[in-house]
Amino acid sequence: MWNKSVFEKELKAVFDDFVEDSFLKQTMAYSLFADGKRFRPLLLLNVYDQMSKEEDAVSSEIAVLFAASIECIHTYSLIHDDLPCMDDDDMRRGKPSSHKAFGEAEALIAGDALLNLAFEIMSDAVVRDGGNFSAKAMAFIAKNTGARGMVLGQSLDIQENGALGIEEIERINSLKTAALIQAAVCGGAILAGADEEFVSKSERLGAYIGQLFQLTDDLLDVDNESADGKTYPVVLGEKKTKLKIETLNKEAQNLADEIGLFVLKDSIANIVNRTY
Ligand code: GRG
Repeated sequence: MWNKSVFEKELKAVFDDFVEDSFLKQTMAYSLFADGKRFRPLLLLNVYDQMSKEEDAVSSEIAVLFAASIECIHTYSLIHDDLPCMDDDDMRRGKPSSHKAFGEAEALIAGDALLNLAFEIMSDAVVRDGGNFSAKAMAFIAKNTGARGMVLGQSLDIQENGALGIEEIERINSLKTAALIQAAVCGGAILAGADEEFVSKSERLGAYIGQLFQLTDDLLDVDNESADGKTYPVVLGEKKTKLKIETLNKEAQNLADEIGLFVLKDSIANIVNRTY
C-alpha cells in the first residue's frame, strides 16, 4: 500500500525532472510541496496497485506519473480558488496562500503552470507507455477536471449567490469536488487495465467518496461565513449532515465490497473520521 511519505519523494523527483530552475518553479513548488494530504494521488496508486495484476496494466512508473499529475491539477485548483476574485483565502495548507506570498499575478501563473505541467507529464507518460490504457486514463482525467467536471462545478458555484436547494448543492459538489476524486479512482483502475464495466462501477464509488469528502470538509469548516447557504450543514444543519454522512459511508463501503476494491475501505473510513 502506498503512503504519503513514499509518494512525496516520487512527486519531488517527477517535478525536478520536468521543471527547470526559475522563479516560476519556486512559486509552483511553494504550493505543491506545502504538506497537502495527497489524498487523490494515493487513491489512484492504491487502486492501481490492488488491480495491477491484470495483464494489460501499465508499469508502476507510468502510474506514478499519473498520480503526480493528479496532485498538480489539485494544487492548481486550490491556488486559483484562493484568489481574491474567487474564494479570497489568505491561508492554504498551513501557510499564506500563493497570492499572499507572491501577489495575484504570480499565483495565477503558478496555477496555470501546474495545470499545464500535469498534461505535459501525462502526455509524456502516454508516449512512453505506448498503450491504450494510459491514453484512456488521460482522457478520463481531462474530461473530469475540465468544462464537464471540476471547472464546471467551480463555475456553477461562483454563479450562485445565497441559499441553494440540496439538489443544487449536490450537483455542485459532485462536479467541483467529486469529479477529481473519481478521476483518481477511475484513473487508477484504467491504468491497471480495468474494463469499461468496472470503470463505471468505480465511477459510482468515486462519486460517493467525493460527496463524503465534501460533507466532512463542510462540517470541519462549519464556521466559514463565505459558505453563504451553499453547503449541506448550512442548509440542513449539522445533525442531518452527519446522518447523510453515515448513509453515504454505508453505501460506499458496500459498493467497495461488491466490486472488490477493498483497498478503498480504509480511505473511506479515514474520510468519515477525519479531523482536518
Ligand atoms: C479553481 C477551477 C477551479 C476549481 C477549484 C477544488 C476547488 C475547485 C476548489 C477548492 C475549494 C474547496 C473547498 C474544494 C472542495 C474540495 C476540497 C475540500 C479541497 C481541499 O482538499 P484537501 O483537503 O486539501 O485534500 P490538501 O491541502 O490536503 O490537498
